[in-house]
Amino acid sequence: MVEKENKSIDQATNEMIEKAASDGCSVVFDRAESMKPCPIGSVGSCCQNCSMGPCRVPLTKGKEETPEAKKKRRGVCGATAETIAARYFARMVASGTAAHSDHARKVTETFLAVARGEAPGYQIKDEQKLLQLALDLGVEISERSNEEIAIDIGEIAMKEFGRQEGEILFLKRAPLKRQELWRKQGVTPRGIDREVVEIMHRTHMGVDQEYKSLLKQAVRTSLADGWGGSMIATELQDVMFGTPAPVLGRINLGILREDEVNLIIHGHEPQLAEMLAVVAQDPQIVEYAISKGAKGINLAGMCCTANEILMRHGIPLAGNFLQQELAIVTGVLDAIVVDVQCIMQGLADVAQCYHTKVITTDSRARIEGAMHIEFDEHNAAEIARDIIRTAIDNFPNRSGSIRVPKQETDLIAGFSHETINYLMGGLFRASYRPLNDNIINGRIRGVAGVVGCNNARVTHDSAHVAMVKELIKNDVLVLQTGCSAMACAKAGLMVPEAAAEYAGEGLASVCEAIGIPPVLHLGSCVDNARILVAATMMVKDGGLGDDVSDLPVAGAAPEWMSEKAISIGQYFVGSGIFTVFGVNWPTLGSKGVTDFLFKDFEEMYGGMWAFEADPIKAAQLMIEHIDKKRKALGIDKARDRILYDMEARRELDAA
Ligand code: BF8
Repeated sequence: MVEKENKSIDQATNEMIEKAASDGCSVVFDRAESMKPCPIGSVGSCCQNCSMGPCRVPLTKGKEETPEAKKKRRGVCGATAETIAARYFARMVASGTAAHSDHARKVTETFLAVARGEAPGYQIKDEQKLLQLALDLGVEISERSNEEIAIDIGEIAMKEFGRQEGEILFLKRAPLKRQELWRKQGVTPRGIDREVVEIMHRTHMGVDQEYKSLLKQAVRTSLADGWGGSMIATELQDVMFGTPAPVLGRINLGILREDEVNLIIHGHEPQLAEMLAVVAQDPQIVEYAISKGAKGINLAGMCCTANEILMRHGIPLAGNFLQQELAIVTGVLDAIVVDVQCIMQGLADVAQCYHTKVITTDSRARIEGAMHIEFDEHNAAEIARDIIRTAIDNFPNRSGSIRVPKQETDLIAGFSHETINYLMGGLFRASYRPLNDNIINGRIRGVAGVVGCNNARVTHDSAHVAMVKELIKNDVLVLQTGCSAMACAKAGLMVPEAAAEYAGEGLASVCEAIGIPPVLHLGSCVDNARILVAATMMVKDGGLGDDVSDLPVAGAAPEWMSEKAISIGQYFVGSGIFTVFGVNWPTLGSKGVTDFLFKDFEEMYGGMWAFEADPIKAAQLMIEHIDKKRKALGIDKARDRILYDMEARRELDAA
């Protein structure tokens, strides 16, 4: 059975794993015990791209490979270990880009429907951002209504997916030097769909069989994610639902209520979640819940949809990726509503042990055994009402054992790029200048983006929290998204008081002066685009070089599991950011591919990959990189002066 002690650093999670076991219900942690990862596939040495295989080309463990042995490591068609690993990696990037971008396409459809007055209940909430977007995209403003402007923006955004030539429009937001580098390397993406399709073509049997060429297309495609699909999703969501501003929230399974109807929305696209947030407050529907014996309706989020509605409404977060089944295990979850991405099929099985209804809402993401209520933005309020009524009707069906963990933690979220700008510079002189100044004077050593998933192969949340604590202790300001943000929120790192408790002296002094936590929650995984914008703003505000690759910054995903994480990491790297991943690395079966990604990329893009499973060592790699950049900028001395404490000074004097 489950050894609960090592499954998570989070007590609520361990408690629910134990409860699942005593209820005779198997969850992801149990499945990870019985299903060991394939050692050949996990390092990119298994090719399944045609029916002559699957071909496995594993390295012989513990032996230096001879040239003869290397020659023999080939698939039936003759594909080398390099080609096989590069194809595997490129397809991960394509899948991740497709996921973020199909999300963005759906958001764009909703945006156009709102602009055309065909999506009652939604509106354009952030006029300022709409106008900024119009300026960025060259849309005429003059005397036109917001709706007219929004139609033009929506149509331009929609064309980005099917564009066949030219350059993706948001690339123009990047520093000029970076744009030139992309052109020189031949990785400027033309259209989002085109780049994804091209990877699928090139990786088909018998097409591109040169690993450097495959990886070049992987970079191009990932840029179509970060500066394309993900950025479109973030921008249009902000215009429709509001740009996030600091908001107090709560996180962990303890936010579920025994005496209320509990409804969790899980997935990634915020359109339905936004409407559920509105309808759940309707007095009539609350009255209906009371008529069934509940005290009210408790709407909560899970995974990235949760981050979206937390950022804009302060709606509580039930938990991150590995906690999705455990919310059902509490016995008080009346319905879990899912849209797309990161939804475990296991939800349907776990729900069989309890009374929870699993409701799928998107035709692209059906689950056998789940109930389906299709979402349609043209009729969103009605559908949201139907879903909430289904949850309420299920409230009296609770049976079996009930136990809600006590853990719930406060966090401050809502740090959009605009908010950071405002907090740093004030309303009338919003800018990144104070951030840059504090980096230059050494109080802040650098900035790290720590993002990504949970992974059942790693003690839940442990790597995120260990890495982020190490970074802030060393005066590195941390920006977070996705499940990583949730892990650190649960650990209490996202409240202003965390600065005094966990951050180094320099970082703590800046956080205290501004009143921010040392770890900032920027939102969902598509909101990693906000990190690209923040990095660009740091370059543009001056004093830290003239490209993203000059900045003392680094990225990480210490518990990654999804292909989206690989795509995100690749666009960080392609944008000039050193990025380190934990857990495992999907090209270790090929030294050539791995060296190319880890070493040659630095020369080509100014950013490169690294793999380090130990989160503290990984944090130290990030700090080393930050220090290398500080030195290149000539600001390493400033830091030495600032951070010497009295004891260190005395030691120096004595020397
Ligand atoms: O998109 S961090 S497990 S929920 S993939 Fe998924 Fe990973 Fe969580 Fe958000 Ni991102």
